Amino acid sequence: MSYRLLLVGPPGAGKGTQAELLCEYLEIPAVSTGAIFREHTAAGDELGQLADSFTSRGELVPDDVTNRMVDVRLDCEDVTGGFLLDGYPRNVDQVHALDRLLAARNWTLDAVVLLHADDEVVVERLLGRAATEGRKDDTEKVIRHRIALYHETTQPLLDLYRERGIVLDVDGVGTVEEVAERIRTTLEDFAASR
Ligand code: B4P
Repeated sequence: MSYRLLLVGPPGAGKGTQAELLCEYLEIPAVSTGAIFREHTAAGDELGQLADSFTSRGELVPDDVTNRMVDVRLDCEDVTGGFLLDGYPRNVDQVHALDRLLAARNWTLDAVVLLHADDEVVVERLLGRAATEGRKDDTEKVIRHRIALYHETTQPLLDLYRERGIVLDVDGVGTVEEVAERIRTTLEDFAASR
């Protein structure tokens, strides 16, 4: 099995944390739309300013901007052998856009790793991160909005991937290493069954 993967889960489920570990293990790059937006925001460029006007309120950055950014990223040499998309797609329209981006390259998606964590667990984690990192979108009000948006907008896209039989459900509660081990085992079992 090649590794063209998605990592999906509510804000604070551990996507960024687990993407790094899984990518190191599989020797593929992580492509995190949230991290790319934050890099641009830190640089203060036009994309960063635009992204910040949405991310700081916990809103999704408009699809045309996000899809174009992913399109450009998928043209980079390092993703030809596989990749893990972290935090993209985040709504049904982005799923269709990603389908087009992959089809244009004759690529297919291998698996969608879905990290599960209850709302109260993720609120607690993100408030913990707020205390150390001070991200603008980690205030309790914005966190709760991001979680609501996840349930309304992101969760429905999972039905599309479930119909394709590629969703791998993983419990995201536990230590970072326990969750990482669960992801590796689930993925390896899935790869062996293909
Ligand atoms: P993201 O960067 O994806 O932010 P996130 O959903 O909060 O997840 P993150 O990766 O940061 O959190 P993680 O679970 O790793 O998106 C930020 C914003 O960018 C979005 O709100 C949106 O505005 C915009 N955006 C991104 N993608 C977009 C798209 N496709 N379309 C439109 N807009 C988009 O970690 C959370 C915390 O939990 C950390 O402090 C971590 O240390 C801790 N943690 C992790 N695992 C743990 C564990 N097992 N136990 C305890 N704590 C743990």
